[in-house]
Formats: sequence, C-alpha cells, structure tokens
Amino acid sequence: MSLDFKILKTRGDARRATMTLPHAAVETPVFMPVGTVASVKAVPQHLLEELDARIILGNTYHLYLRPGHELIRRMGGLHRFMSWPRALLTDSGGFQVFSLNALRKVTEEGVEFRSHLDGSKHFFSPEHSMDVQIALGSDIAMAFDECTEYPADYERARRSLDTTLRWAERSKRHFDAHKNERPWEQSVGGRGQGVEDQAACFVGLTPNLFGIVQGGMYKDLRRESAERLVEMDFPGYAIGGLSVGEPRELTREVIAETLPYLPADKPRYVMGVGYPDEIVEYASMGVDMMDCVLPTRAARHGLLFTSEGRLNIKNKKFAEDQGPPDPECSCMVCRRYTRAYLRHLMTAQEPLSAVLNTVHNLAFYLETMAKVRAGIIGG
Ligand code: PRF
Ligand code: ZN
Repeated sequence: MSLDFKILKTRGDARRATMTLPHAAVETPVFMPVGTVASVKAVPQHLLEELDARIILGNTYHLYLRPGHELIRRMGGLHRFMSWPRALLTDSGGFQVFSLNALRKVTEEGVEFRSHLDGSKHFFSPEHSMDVQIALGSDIAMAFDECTEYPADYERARRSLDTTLRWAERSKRHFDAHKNERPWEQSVGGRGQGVEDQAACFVGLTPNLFGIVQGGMYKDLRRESAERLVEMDFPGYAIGGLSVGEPRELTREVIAETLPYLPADKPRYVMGVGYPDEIVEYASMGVDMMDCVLPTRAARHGLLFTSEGRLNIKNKKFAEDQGPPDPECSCMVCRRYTRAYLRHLMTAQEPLSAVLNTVHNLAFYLETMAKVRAGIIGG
C-alpha cells in the first residue's frame, strides 16, 4: 500500500495534511527533531511524546558505526531499541559521509569512507544504505544521494546529480525488494516491546522510501532531478543539497523553483532547515516536512528561540531575571523555571541546562508549526 497523505485544506501554496505512517499519524506541515544516534540530545522519549513530537530522525551513518544496525535488528528494530513508539525517518548516510569525511572516495558503486570514531575503513552503496535502513525499521527511509557541495560549478553539479539519479534507481529497486523483511516481528521479549503494540492501528502499512532532489543551485538541474525522480514514482520527495553555506535568499529561490516539479498530492520535505522564520516561510510555500539540528544544538550553547527573538541565556542581564524564558510559551520549562535559574545552570555547566534549554526550543519549534497548521485551516 502506498503512503497515505490526505490533504485537508490548502491556503495559497501551503497545505495542511495528515500523513499516516506505520507508527504514527503525522500532522503536516511538520518539524522533525533530530535524533542522530537514537537520541534527541538531552531529551528522553517520554518528554518528546509530551511535546507531541510525532516523528523524529535517526541517522544511518551513525547507527551503522555505533552500535551497528545488526545489533539494532537483534534488539527488535530502532523503535523498540530506543523505546520510541511513534514514527522514525532515517537519513541515508549520503549527507553524513560527505560532511564528516574529508577522506571519502566516491565511485559509481558507492562511497568509501573512514569512520569519524576510530578511522576504520567502510563502504556504503545505495543497496547497503537500504539494508541498514530496513534493519532499523524506519517509517520513512531516504534514497542514498550525494549532497553536492557549495559552491559547485555546473559541470560538477551535473556529474554529481547523474550519480545521485542512478543511486536513486538502485535505492528504490533494492528497497522495494526487501522493505518487508522485519524478522523481529516474530520475536518476543525485552523492554520497549510495548512500543510495537501502540502502533497496532497502523498494522499493514509498509515502510516508505523518499527520493532526494539534488542539482546544486542550478534551476535546470533541479528541474531535471525532480522530473526524473517523479518518473521513478516515490511516495514522497525531499529537496536536498541546501543549507550547505549558500545565502539564505538562494535557499528560498531553489526551493521555490523546485516545488512546482514535485507532485502536489505527495509529501515534500526540505532537508536540514532552518531558523523559525524560515520554516514558517517554507511551509507557506508548500513544504510539508523539515528537520534541523538548530533548536537542539543551539540549546546546548545557551541560545533560546522565543516569541521575542533569540535570547542568549548566558547573558549576565538574566542573572536575577524572575521571568520565564518566553512569556508567550506554555511549555513545561516556561511554566516552571526562571531565566535566572536557566542562566545559573548554564554558568555552572549542569547537565540539566541542556535538558531544559532543549525542551523549550523544541516546544517552540513544534508550537510554531502547530500555529502554521492552525493558520492554514483557520485563516
Ligand atoms: N542529503 C541527505 N541528507 C541531508 C541533506 C542532503 O542533501 C541535507 C542538506 N542540507 C541535510 N541532510 N541525504
Ligand atoms: Zn517554553
């Protein structure tokens, strides 16, 4: 059965839809917190549920290296291993191999790279990336792509795109042939097992593979990339290769030029963006899904996103500030703690600082998207 994506209402180019995945019904437009190594840094899964996160990201590259996808398969898949009952999207490793490996070697067959952990040699092909993502048991897997660097001249972007298109075909063929291999469904036992029961209403839904549009910053390459992927007929499409150092105006332009070539009745995902005002803008342009490390990473550096703008909680001016981090936010952190206390935790380098800052930032991002969804419905 193909991906269930029901558009409830449109407003301009924006769409309010429900995407039903094997482990969750996801209301879109959606922001997806990043949980690279089977952990959204500093936030336990029960709090993510309380924040109403329906879908989070995991990374093929990191989980393959540690603890290993075969171990996770033996533990019953990633949902059960990390006790996350809702939806998971896994990135293919394409982007991480490129951003974390200066010594990678790309051939037609795949990419040879060295582990950023211990320097050991590894090889990823589209087929292997699919095998890892199937072993993890993700609701949405991503095609294995090459994220073209910025800047890249036309010839370089052209060659890189051609490789990505051939890899997309190989990803799809391998994924479709093996996507229903979930050996742990016959197995029993262990903590976290209950997470599978909670998905009972979605049994019968199969994992999905999304294609990824590349093409550098070139309009004709982006168009060709989108059209070729649409011919391959994926259940959803991502726009990759953005937020790689280009000016923000160019990011917006490439998204605007690419969206018209992606089917209106399928989900569209822009990978690795952005600031709160950017995710609102992209949703208004018709983007359904986004993810970014920004709210979680910034939180650990003391940067809070609030209705009054960005706030650096380390600042001395907050030392005796009795107010909540964000007076307009009703998250569990803002209801309970003061700026003075959060500043103290950060100054004292207490681990709780990362927890509270991250919970607020994620609440702010998720609430921002909830408002966008309400705005599309209500006006
Ligand atoms: N490809 C993949 N993952 C990604 C990207 C990409 O281009 C980006 C682009 N910023 C983020 N994550 N596979
Ligand atoms: Zn808050």
